[in-house]
Amino acid sequence: MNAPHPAAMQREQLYRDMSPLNLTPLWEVLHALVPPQPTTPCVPALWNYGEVRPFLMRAGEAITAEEAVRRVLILENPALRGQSAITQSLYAGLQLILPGEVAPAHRHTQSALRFIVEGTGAYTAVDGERSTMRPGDFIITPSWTFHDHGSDADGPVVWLDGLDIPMVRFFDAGFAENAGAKTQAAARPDGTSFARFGHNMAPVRHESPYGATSPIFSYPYERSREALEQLECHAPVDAWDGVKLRYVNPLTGGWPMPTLGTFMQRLPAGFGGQPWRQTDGAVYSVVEGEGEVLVEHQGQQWRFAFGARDHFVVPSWHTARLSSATGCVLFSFSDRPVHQALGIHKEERLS
Ligand code: GTQ
Repeated sequence: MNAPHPAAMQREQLYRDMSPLNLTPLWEVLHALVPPQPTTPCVPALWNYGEVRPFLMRAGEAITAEEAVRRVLILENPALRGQSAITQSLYAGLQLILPGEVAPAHRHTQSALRFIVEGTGAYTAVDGERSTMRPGDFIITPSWTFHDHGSDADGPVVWLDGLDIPMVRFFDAGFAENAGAKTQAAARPDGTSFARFGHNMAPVRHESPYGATSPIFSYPYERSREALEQLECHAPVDAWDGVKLRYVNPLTGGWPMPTLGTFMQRLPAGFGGQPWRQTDGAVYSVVEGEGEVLVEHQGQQWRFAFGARDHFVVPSWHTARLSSATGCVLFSFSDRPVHQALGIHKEERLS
């Protein structure tokens, strides 16, 4: 055994002596603090809807929407169990509402998106305007707007909740409060926000009613699907993405929400996509059809076959490629607007 190096002993003594003052040496951690490339703890994962759905229905028997406030099964990244996070910055969950139920009105600084997975006829009311839910609709709850959910449907309705909860928690910037009443009185008819802002037109005199968030509450699937189908037939198909569009805030042309970017894409039948990686980890909800995602990271491989209503996550800087023998439609969301606002977004298209 060699005797401990005097310099090493001197350093250890230094660390011990200064520790009570809450001081610690940078040089021991520098390489981990400023890594050559992203080193996310997150792992890729898929939630098969056929496996998840029975637990949602059991939750429906175990607790009412009102008692739960929000009856949601959180999709937790397997590497972040206990943190209510699907990536370091994003929260995702599947929310169930049964006929006649009410999820009471509240508001919070966290922004939320709803992507409707199963069932028609539930609604979310934002700021006194209801949006009726249909599968494939993308619905927004802007930061600090009162919202309640309810259902006039004749069966269960399930949607994907995507929120910036971990991001807001990181900034210690979260506020929340309950409304006085369980449900909001209707201030305007369903569809008013879409009539005002959803037709490539806008009221002549208006201010952005929800700040940095889109004034459209609901982006109907019918419209998105029609656009993708038309583009698949008449426009070049991207070798990485198939036909992919991003949702926009019509007042700015930018993202619908300041923290969450949302996308819908169609992979044509027979599509075998090229691989890519990007800094924004993304959550996918399969709308229609079937396909496969292959993810690679540091010598590890994950291969997930997916079908309608399945959900999966591709973490930051993991190489992914999508394919589909029969064609499919995918919704996805990520924290890309924040990466871009900070000037740290990076994407590599590989081949
Ligand atoms: O619907 O307001 O999944 O506040 C998590 C937190 C849904 C909601 C969630 C929430 C909501």
